[in-house]
Amino acid sequence: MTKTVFITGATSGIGKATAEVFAQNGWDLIIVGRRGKRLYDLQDHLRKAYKNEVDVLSFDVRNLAEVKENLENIKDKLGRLDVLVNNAGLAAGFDRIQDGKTEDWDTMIDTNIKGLLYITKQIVPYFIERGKGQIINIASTAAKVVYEKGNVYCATKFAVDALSKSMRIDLLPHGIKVTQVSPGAAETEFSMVRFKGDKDLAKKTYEGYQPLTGVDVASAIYYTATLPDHVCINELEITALAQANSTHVFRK
Ligand code: NDP
Ligand code: 8X3
Repeated sequence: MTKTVFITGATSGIGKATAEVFAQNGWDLIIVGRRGKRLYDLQDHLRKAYKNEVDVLSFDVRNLAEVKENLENIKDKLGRLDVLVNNAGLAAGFDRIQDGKTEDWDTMIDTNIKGLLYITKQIVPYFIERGKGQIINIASTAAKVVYEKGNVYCATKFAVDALSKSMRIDLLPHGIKVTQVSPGAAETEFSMVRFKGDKDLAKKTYEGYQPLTGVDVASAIYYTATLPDHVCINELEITALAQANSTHVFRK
């Protein structure tokens, strides 16, 4: 039977690449993001290229009412869902703690922690009902080691790390796998978002070394979903060869 994956943050970067990799491998998809036009373009592309079933849900993961309403509308599909990829997330700003903007903190906390929780809360009952399923949370190297000016972003990813570990314990009796994938620097729209459209600052992030691509990370995510039912990758950290951890990148 065809498998189905639900991917948040599929309009760009790692999430979009993840949609492509699962589609290439014959999976049906439910893709989520705020930018509807991008989701419909991706749906069109994936349907034509791979003939998969692709459902689009355009909403903001921070809004609990929108999360509930959108997921309620596809409950038949959720009843046969195999994998949830909690990928939607962002860094907003790059300031020392004393200079940080509270709006940026709210955006990161609401998206990276609360959004992930809202989506998970709605989907877990379907997995429990089936007695199986896999949650793949996208954390970061910033979930393990903090860096200068990373403060609140790192804190949200440390929270994801704690949630992945807790979810794994809570959901074990229900046969649900919880996998955390922690990428290092990947050249996506991430830095453009963090630096609020400043192209030069975004470009600088990836200068002097070869960063990961969205596809590199997507291939690792997909791998974790291909294992036998009794095998779970709990943690997978993936970085560019030039990166040892979130504070140490070797630049030429
Ligand atoms: P991108 O900016 O390219 O993609 C982020 C995705 O998240 C977009 O599809 C965006 O969609 C979605 N998103 C953001 N906010 C919301 C929201 N409120 N509701 C719904 N969707 C939302 O960045 P990446 O692909 O790099 O980031 C994906 C994940 O990977 C994030 O969790 C990030 O923290 C993590 N990560 C990234 C790394 C990197 O170096 N790039 C390294 C480690 C982790 P839209 O704007 O259309 O809503
Ligand atoms: C995103 C990568 O290094 O900016 O998690 O934290 S980094």
